[in-house]
Amino acid sequence: MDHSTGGRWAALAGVVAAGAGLAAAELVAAVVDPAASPVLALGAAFVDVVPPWLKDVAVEWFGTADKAVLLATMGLVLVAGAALAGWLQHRRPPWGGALLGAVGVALALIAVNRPGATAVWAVPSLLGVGAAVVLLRVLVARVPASSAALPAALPVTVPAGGEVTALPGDGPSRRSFLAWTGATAAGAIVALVAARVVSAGSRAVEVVREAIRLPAAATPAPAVPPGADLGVPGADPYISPNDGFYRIDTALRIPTVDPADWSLRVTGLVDEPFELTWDELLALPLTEHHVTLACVSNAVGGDLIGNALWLGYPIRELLARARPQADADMVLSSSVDGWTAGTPLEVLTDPDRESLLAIGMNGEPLPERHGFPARLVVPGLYGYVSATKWVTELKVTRFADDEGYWTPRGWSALGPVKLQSRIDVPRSGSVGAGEVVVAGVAWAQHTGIDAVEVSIDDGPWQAAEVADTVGPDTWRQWRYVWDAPPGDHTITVRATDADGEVQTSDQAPPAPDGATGWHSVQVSVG
Ligand SMILES: Nc1nc2c(c(=O)[nH]1)N[C@H]1C(S)=C(S)[C@@H](COP(=O)(O)O)O[C@H]1N2
Ligand SMILES: [Mo]
Repeated sequence: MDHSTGGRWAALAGVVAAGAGLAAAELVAAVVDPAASPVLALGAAFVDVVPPWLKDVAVEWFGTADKAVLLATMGLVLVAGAALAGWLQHRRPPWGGALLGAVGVALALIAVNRPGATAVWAVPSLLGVGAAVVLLRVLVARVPASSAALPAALPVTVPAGGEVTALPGDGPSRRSFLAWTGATAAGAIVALVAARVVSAGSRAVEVVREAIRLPAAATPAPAVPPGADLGVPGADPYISPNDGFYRIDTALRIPTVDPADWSLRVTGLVDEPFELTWDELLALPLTEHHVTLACVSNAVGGDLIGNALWLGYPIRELLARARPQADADMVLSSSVDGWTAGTPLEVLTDPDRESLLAIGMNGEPLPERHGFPARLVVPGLYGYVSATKWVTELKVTRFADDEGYWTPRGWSALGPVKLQSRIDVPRSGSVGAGEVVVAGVAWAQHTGIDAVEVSIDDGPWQAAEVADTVGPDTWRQWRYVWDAPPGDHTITVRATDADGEVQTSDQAPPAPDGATGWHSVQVSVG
């Protein structure tokens, strides 16, 4: 066989197979979460690791084209690597496929480690690389053999036993190889066009989002006292940055809603149903409020909780304008994607509870993944019964007549947040002997936290220092300095809320209405 010609065909097969895999990955990303694009993740990760001096050189040489140069360089490296994979698969199978596989897994790992990434961000790379490896094997198996190198008639032993004679034309032909490669390339182009079409909507909305200047709050939030954040390394900050804020929803693809097309309808058992547009909402006097949002699925010690400054319009004012009827007791809020939450009407009309139709999160428009352009935020209730993202309707109704998305799926119709506390540091593992800072957060939204205690090895409860807070609707940080003796130890935390209730040790799973129990970590002090 003529290896040099075959090698070139194989390199082409590698480039086409890898390109098709990448196109498939981009299409999956466009559907799942445009931010999960492996190409973007790789580029962003690259930008993060480029040393500042190299960045300066790049900007000096290429000016604002530095990003295009980055993408082109990445492209060249990928093409060279893919060609190598094709050649390897031809000459030393299965190493070509193994090379592609390793690159795909690396891309998946890079993607899930981007800020704000979820495990789902690995999916595009993994599916894409799976496709690439299969295509590589299919195409390389069809690399045409050079006819000059073939004997006139090649005896082939078939497993069935008989001997057949293959004629020269029976080997993989150039025409068949080109047909398969061409079809693969065409499929890749179709996938890329589809990816663009799918993500075009969200890109356009992201541009709109970034151009929005939020109005100042008519009722600003109190300043966060400096003592609210103890700044313990490794512990969650008092305010959770938008990029790292937990995300929970049923949306496979993040809904893209253009504010120009958005409106909120207030309907149902009301005397004055009405519809509110984006411009009308922006013109209303807005309120700012810090609220810690928590997911009912959060296990003891879990991180499905975050604290943000929300900007929005009080839901109670919207309801007052619609005038609910006397027999109503629930508001069913719906999202553009059909998801719903059922919230007690009395919670939403409570003059002492700042429930918001929120448009801002930590000083910027809601990120798309957190409900752009508008969502609900209700202090003291789990997200599944209150925090509807991409909200478009508030239907005033009755618990007897309607239920939210999760209620028929085994979750309670009512979901007040339960008193909880969590140890952030140290994590389970080894720590050095001597002074160890134990720290974390405690929450009982809308009631407030009064005290946090720590117990070492089931010993007596010791008071921890509890940090400042803006009010009862957010979590509070706590810290306890422990003089750790060598050996294996268990650290346990419990909190007491502002009503004097002590956090229960009874262990309950998240379903149907929130986990309970104390959080412990095991450390070996050496
Ligand atoms: N449209 C929509 N809104 C939703 C959900 C959803 O699945 N769809 N999930 C809810 C749940 S269970 C939680 S805990 C919060 C999480 O909000 P976050 O993703 O902004 O942290 O959103 C709520 N709002
Ligand atoms: Mo949730």
